[in-house]
Parts: sequence; structure tokens; C-alpha cells
Amino acid sequence: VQASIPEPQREAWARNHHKAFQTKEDFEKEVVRHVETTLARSMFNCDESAAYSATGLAFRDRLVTRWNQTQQRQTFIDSKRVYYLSLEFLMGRALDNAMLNANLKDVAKAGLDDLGFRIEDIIEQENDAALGNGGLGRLAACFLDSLATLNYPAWGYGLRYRYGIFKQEIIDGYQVEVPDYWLDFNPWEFPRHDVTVDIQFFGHVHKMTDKNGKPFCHWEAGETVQAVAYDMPIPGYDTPSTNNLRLWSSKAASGEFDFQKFNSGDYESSVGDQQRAETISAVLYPNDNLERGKELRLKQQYFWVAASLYDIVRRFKKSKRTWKEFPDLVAIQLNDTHPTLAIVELQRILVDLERLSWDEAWDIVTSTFGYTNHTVLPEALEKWPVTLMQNLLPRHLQIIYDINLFFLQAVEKRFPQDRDLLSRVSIIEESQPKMVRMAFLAVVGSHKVNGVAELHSDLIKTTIFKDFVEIYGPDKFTNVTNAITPRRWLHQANPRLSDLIASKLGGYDFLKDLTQLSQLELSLNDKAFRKEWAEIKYANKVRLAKYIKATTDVSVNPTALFDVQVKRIHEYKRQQLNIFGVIHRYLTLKAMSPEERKKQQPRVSIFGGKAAPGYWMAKHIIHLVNNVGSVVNKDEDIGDLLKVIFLEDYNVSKAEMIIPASDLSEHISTAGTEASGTSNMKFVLNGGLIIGTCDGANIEITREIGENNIFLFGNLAEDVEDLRHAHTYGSHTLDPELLAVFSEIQKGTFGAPHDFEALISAVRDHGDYYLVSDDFHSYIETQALVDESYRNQEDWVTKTITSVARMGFFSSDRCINEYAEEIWNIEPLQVGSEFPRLKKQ
Ligand code: HBZ
Repeated sequence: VQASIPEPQREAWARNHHKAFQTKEDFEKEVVRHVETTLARSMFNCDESAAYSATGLAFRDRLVTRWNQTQQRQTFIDSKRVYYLSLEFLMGRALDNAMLNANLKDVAKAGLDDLGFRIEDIIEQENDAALGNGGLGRLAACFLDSLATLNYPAWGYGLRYRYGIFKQEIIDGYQVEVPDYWLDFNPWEFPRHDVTVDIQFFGHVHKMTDKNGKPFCHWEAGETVQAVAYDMPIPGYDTPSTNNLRLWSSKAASGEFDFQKFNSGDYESSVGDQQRAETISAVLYPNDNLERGKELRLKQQYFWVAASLYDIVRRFKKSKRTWKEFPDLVAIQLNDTHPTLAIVELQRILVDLERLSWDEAWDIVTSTFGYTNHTVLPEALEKWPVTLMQNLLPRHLQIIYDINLFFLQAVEKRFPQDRDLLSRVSIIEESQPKMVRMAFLAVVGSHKVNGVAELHSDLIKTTIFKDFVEIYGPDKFTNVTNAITPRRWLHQANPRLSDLIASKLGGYDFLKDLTQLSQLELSLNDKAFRKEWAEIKYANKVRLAKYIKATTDVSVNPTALFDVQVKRIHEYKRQQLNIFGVIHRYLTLKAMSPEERKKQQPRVSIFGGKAAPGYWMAKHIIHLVNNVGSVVNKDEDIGDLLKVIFLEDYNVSKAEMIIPASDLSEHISTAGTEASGTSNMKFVLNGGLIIGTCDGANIEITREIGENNIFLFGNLAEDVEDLRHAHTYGSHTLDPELLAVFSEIQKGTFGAPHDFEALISAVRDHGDYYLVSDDFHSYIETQALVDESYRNQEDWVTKTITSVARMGFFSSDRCINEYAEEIWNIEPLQVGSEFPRLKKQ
């Protein structure tokens, strides 16, 4: 087969090379061409949705050229690549990002204007790519942006869910889940029907001998499903580098129908096979920080991991290097334990299929993988029943047992007679039923393990992985503090602020080197700058106020303090603490005389976030917030002094509007529970302040911006154990102000008390695991301090400017450079704009 064009004909290709548009006129031509040909429409039936499609296609054409070029260059140079394996990529919208990263948003705005559209309306047409739950998935998306921007050769591998995270509707104060079918029209993905992998499940393992008499294992599968690649280009900011995100979709291996069954009249079961196969990539599991051990989830994990590894190995083999060199060309990062089977799969490929010795293979495997831990919550640690694994992946279970055997043998040699240690660190938990501990497998199979903020990385070393630090030494465990991309979370979400900063810093270079923000402190006394700074915040609040009016029909005053908590609803994140605090505020205001009330600081408490569909407590929290809102918001005694808003269906594109409009955001998890948090960084970068606990990245944010610029409260992680003990053994008396809040709820002020009994009794009768009572007083006091601070607007503005100036550390570029140097050992590869290369140099 002819794979590439012969030398004599290449001139014709070079002559006709697709030129990316650069001017408004060329952009318009591209849009009209796509409307009139690709979409088969015209100016007489071009609505906003068609204009979005055509604009998306015009930008996608631009991306493709650079994408191909980047991939060709990476392959030609034979450089080491990193593969980021994540079950979630919470990408949000792509068009605005593509325009900004190419520095062509102004061109597109002017062009669309000529053609009769407002760019904001066009951007709003796009569905979010919502292939993730929360922080973990969004972190993966920020990392892709930084990897491309910094010119690292990197691919993401994930699943192409037909349904992303569900859409949330609030009906009568309750969350209702609606499926998120987002693929109707998606110009950003390229189906690669020629890139497929057959993935096996079930079946049996046979011991065989090869022609040299060497024994080996053969896995005869019971079911085969086909993986089809869909690629998405990931543009870097201000660089031609365009990386690839490859998402796998599942389909029946035998094609559309099993014709034999079909012809023999068994139509139903042939369609059934088809559906069973497609089910694998049908839907994102909507739990965050909870593992439920469902067979389909394990199938998803293996399907994705096996397809990705097949692909990676296939690419490696083209390089004609020896297996020993695999880790010189390939680094694989495991985003949490979800892809841990990749360790087992690579060992299987090397031992069973490539016939390397166990030890040779294991050296390669452990040099290749790195593992990032995102949680210490026990209910989130992945464990799979041995029986389930045995049935679905019989050969993998054998390999896991062997990995465990060799590991335990080595441990026993170093720590003889410590039976207890062996059972504590065993990858197989000897429980009823027996379980495979995925986090331990990930630790044993990787050369580096990292946590995502300093406190968290310390905690994993002293709790869940304590024994492993003893065994491997401390150097295997490291910290890489999370961060965010300033392109999306400043430049795209808050263009006016980005422009103002650029005007002070002499251009937009700070978007590629966020430490340059520090120069903003020089402008602290610049009156015009401060005024514009405050006006931008106000304008963003006005925009959010309009959105609130349009979606909830509640009018909020944009001069009030906007207090925001938007994130997944979880007891450990303590939205219940926030809403109990809001009720306390309401009761306090109600008890005041009208004169006294006039002196109070008006506030809008804004909540948003999804509850996992099966998370009953989280759903009650949502219900309570909504009910409190419907009482408070129409209370005439209160008026603008307090409004309580629940924003439906919080997602990435809504975050881009909400975050720039916040004065104060809440990051109030029980100390030691939130691994890092990343929205805390987004809020501060957008000129908002934080009320928070000493948890996750809040601690490092405080170190960077200074403790005068953050409102910290509550107990410390080191005291949590004792406090919990005090609840259980009766030496804790509940906070009286919190009890007053409880009795108001129980009076029925916010609807049937029965509905909220569980929320109350979790604190009052069941040990208050999240220490709501212990932190309540400190929380209320600190909120009063916030009110006082906010009244001094000049001071407040100083705090916000100072904080933004000190946020340079939290660029995901810094974070990715740390991974690249300390874990992946990869170098950037500059992609020039020269194209095409006619000959290999
Ligand atoms: O990862 C989050 C952490 O809670 C947060 O503190 C951290 O900042 C962020 C990035 O490191 N973890 C998640 O978002 N986790 C999940 O969404 C999740 C999803 C599926 C699971 C388990 C966890 O099975």
C-alpha cells in the first residue's frame, strides 16, 4: 500500500496546501463557504445555530493543519511523549478557546458582525463537553491546555461518553436529572474509523508452550467489543502546537448486526449484542468521590485502558526501538486509580504477547507509570471484588496476584516476621468478599506517586500510604500542587480584567508567565486603575444579576456582597454549614429593629452544584437551600439584605460567568478532606476573596497572597480525629447558635421539617462526622468580619488587587513543568510554522 505521496507529486501538494485564514475577509469567506456547502444552507435560513456550526468549522479547519503538523513533527523527532489517562475530561466549550488561543477573536467578532451575528450569541450556542464530574475532570482539561501551550508532546486518552454529566433541573426545590446528549453536532471531534482496537472480556486462560518449549498464558476471551478512536485537537495558546485528545467509543465487534443471528430470525439478540457493546461508552458515572463497584464501570475502565495501551504500544513499535527503551519514549500518568488496570495490561502485553521475562517487563512497567492521588476519603478509594475481576478479566487477576506475590516477598525479605505489615499492604484485601485495592496496585506499579496540594501529599504519606513510605522510602512520594489555566479562567472568562492587566503589564505575556502578575502591586495606588478594577467586578455582577433574574425570577442588587459556593454537593464540602449560616443570618436580621437592619451589609448567597443521583443527603442539602431561598427572598422585612439563590445546572460555561462576579467564595471543607480544590484559585484570580478552612490548596493560597487577604476559620486537620472522638464519646456540646438554627428548621419555617431531619440528626445524633458544630461559631464570626471588611471598599479593592498579583504560582503551566521535570522526564518540542516538509532532513 502506498502510504505517502511519491516525491515527484509532492510539489502539487505543497502548491495546494490549505492556508489557514488570518484576516476578517478570509474568515468571512470560510464561514459563508461552510454555511453554503457543508451545511447546505444560505443567508435565507442561517440561524445562530448554523452560524455557530460554520464558525466552529472554520476554526476547526485552522486547527487541523497545525494539529497534523504537530503530530508529524513529534513522530519524526521520535521524542518522548506523555500520555495522560483520565476517565474524565471536563472541557467545556471549545470555540471561544480556539479563537483566543489563535489570537483571532477580534477577527471573528468583526467578521460575524459583518455577517449579522453577535459573537457572544454564537459562543452561547455550543454545548459544553461535560465529560467529567468536577475538579478531577476539569484539572485534566487545564493540563491539556498547558501541555499544548508549553509545547510538550502529549496526548490525552479518555472515553467518548454519549452522555456526559447529567443536566440538573430544579423542580419544586428538588434536583431532577436530565440526560446530557451533547453529540448532536460536534465540529471538534474527528472519528477515526480506521483506528480501531478489539477489546476482550470474560473467557478463560490456557497454559500453553511455544515452539521453544517455553510456557506462556493464552487468554481466550468470551466477548469482544470494538473500540473506535475519536480525536479532538487541543490548541495551545500563542503557539502552533496542537495536541491530541483521543476518546474511545465502543461498538459491537462484528459490525452493525450479527448477520447469522439476524438471518436465523434471532433479530432481538443480535440487536441486543450491539446495544450491550455500545453501553460501555454510553454514560459517565455521575459520582464524585464515591466508588460503587459496578461491573459496567470496571468494563469501562478496562475497555479504555486496553484500547489506549494498544495504541501507545503500536506507536512505539513503529519507532523500531528495543523494549528496554519503552520508558525513554513513553510516560503514562494515571489520573487517580481509575486507569490502574493499565499497569496490569502493559505487564500482560509484555509477558504474554511479547514474551519478555517477568522482571524485564516489570522494570519497564514501573518506569513508565506515575500515579496521582486525588482523595483520602475512604469511600472514594477504589476496590474491586476479586470474583468480579476473575470473571471479567481472568488473566489480569492472575497477573495482579503475581504482582502481589513478588511485592510481598520483597517486603518480607526487608521486614521479616512482620505478618501484620504484609496484610496491611497486600494488594488483595483478605476480607469477605476479597477485594483488589487499586490504590495499592497503582503505588506498587508506578515510579512516582503524587498528591495534589502540600497538606494532601503529607496526609497520604502519613495515612493511606504510610506503610509504603516505609517500604519504598520517601522519594517515591511527592507533591505537585494543583493549578488552573489562566487562558480559560482569566482571559476567556473575564476579558475586561485580562485587558486591564495587559494594559498595566505591557501586553498579554502574563498569560504565558503568570508570575508577571506580581507587577500589579506597583499599580496599587493608581486611582484610575483601581476604579476600572472595581467597575469590572461590578459589571460582572450586573451580568450575573441579570442571569439570576432571567433564570430564577429573583431580583438581586448588584451592589450587595455576592457570596458564592459553587461545586459538587458533598457533605465533606459542607454546603450544609453555609446554609445553616445563612439561616442564622436570616434569624439575626429578623430579630433586629428596622433601624438596626439599615446598618447591615446586604448579601446575596449563591449556591450551585450537582448532587450524585444516589446521594440522598446531598439532595436534601439542595432542597433546603431552595426552600430557604423561597422563604427569605420574599420576606419584606429583609428585602435586599439577604437573598438566597440556587443556580441550576452548574457547569464549566456557567462557572466562566459566575466566578468573575463573586466578591467572596466559600471553600469550607472539613480540614483534611478536600485534597486541593481548584475553584478557590479561579475565584482569587478573578478578584474575589475567599472564606475558607485550612484545607487543601487554601493553605498554599494563604502562603502566597498573605493571611490578611483571606478569611480563614475553623479547626485544623491535626485536631479532627480528637474532635470526632469527642462527639462519639459525649464530651462535645453542640453549638447553641446552631441549635437555634435547627429549631427554626424544625418549626417548619422552611417547609416540612421531616424533609430536613436527616441533615440535622447527622450533626446532632450521629457523631457530626464533618464537624459542622465544631466550626459553626468560628464560621459565623468570620462572616461578620467579612461584612465589616467589605464595608471598606478601598481596603477590599486593595486586598483583591494584591491577591491577584500574588497568584502567579497557580498557573497550570507551573504545575505541568513540575510533572515534566520530576515525573515524566520530557522536554518541550517547538513546532515551527514551516509546512509542508517535502523531504526528511
Ligand atoms: O480532584 C477532586 C478533589 O476532590 C479536589 O480536591 C481536587 O482539587 C481535584 C483535582 O485534583 N476529586 C474529584 O473531582 N474526584 C472526582 O470527581 C471523582 C470522580 C469519580 C470517582 C472518584 C472521584 O470515581
